[in-house]
Amino acid sequence: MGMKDTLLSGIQDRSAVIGVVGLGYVGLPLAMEFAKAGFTVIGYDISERTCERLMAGVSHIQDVPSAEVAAQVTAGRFVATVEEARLKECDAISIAVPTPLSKTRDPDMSFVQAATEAIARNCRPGMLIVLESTTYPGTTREVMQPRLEAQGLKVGRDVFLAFSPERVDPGNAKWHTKNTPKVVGGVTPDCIEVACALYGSCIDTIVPVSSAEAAELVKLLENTFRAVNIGLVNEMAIVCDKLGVNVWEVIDAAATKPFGYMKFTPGPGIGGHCIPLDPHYLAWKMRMLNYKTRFIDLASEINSEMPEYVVRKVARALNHDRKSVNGSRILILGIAYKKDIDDMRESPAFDVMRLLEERGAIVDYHDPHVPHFREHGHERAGVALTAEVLAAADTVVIVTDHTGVDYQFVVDHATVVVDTRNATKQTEPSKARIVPLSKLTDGIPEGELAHL
Ligand code: SAJ
Repeated sequence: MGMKDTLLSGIQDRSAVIGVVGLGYVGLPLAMEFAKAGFTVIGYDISERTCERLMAGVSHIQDVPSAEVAAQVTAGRFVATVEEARLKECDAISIAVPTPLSKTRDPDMSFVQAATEAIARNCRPGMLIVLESTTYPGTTREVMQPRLEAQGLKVGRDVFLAFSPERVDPGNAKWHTKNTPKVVGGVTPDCIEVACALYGSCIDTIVPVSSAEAAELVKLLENTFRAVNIGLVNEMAIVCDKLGVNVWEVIDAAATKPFGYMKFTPGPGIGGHCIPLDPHYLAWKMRMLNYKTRFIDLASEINSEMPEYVVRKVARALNHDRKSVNGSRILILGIAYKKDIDDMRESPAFDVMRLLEERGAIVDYHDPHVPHFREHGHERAGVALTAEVLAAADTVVIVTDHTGVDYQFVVDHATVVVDTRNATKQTEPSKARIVPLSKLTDGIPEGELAHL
């Protein structure tokens, strides 16, 4: 029986051993799905603490219950290890390691390269390797294939190599690893066939595409689509501000169009580990080919200007009360990068806080999901949302609109609220003057508008 058939048979009867490199928000849920499908799964991670906690049945990923990890460990279906040599035991390996941006906003491929090296040192004929990390088109064929073939293993004959983008949306109650359609592209048709068989063993819908590059681009299109459309509505907020129109009213009315439209909402900028970063992987690759991805660059320009736009609104709101930013007490509401989660990566709240503090403001924050965080090597704690704290603030800025915050309480006790998320849309008129993201005139009589 040839290597491909041997692998297909091992996937079919679950005798194949599956490796998952990187046990984070992508790798751990995937490892659990393979284990639940009946495979023995070897999870390899460079963090000893992560592996120890997983082996003790403790999950560090919000979407994976500890009980599920404990059950798979007890059943002998899942092991977490820092020993890369254990990868030798695997017949198929999925790589789910970070692909951040470097300080110069270029791809940081160090984690993918380290994972590839670990696999190259332990790979053997008949193995399938699948990269899941979001990356620039060409990575699978240009970075991974040569490294594996340097071991004397021909891709498509001795080993199989594919790309399958992760589509994990942490905290999503409806879509998770098993029921989210899985795109799979490979370096050769046999690579595609075995990778589809592997994922088809535990994921409901498989979407094969003809190459690794196509699969790499699918993911980048998905997230560039979001970044560009968020940039569009952010520019619409600026347009509405200049025209004295409420951007939320415009967007909500546009969203009644039953076809040919998809609702996005403006805000103080974009955060997270995907949307602000993924498009830059494509832009970087195209720069190497002397092409300028203008949509990506323009969206990035507008999205990254939004924190400054918000700070100008704050300055104007204070100015109306004859106050300067310098010396004013400002309370930031919500610092996670989006509502109802505790993830702060790339959050625009940090840009808003930094810009205000650079102008001399005294900034506190309140976030029910983020009681404290480490900043420049020391702990920074949030404040309780009390009537006193609200009354003491010269301005309150709603940056992330967590559901659990009582916005009526906020407007009942604050003096001025700069609302970048339309979180106060259902509050009754009260003490606070509300300054929305656009339509500058809201809350200030036309004749009294103070312009910077
Ligand atoms: N944002 C806006 N306006 C919008 C949508 C988002 O300002 O209309 C901001 C958010 O506040 C956040 C940033 O953009 O700061 C990113 O938000 P996101 O909703 O795109 O959330 P992410 O970063 O968690 O994106 C993930 C992505 N999932 C994967 O890459 C697998 C994305 O493709 C999903 O579409 C998104 O989750 C989702 O829909 O939840």
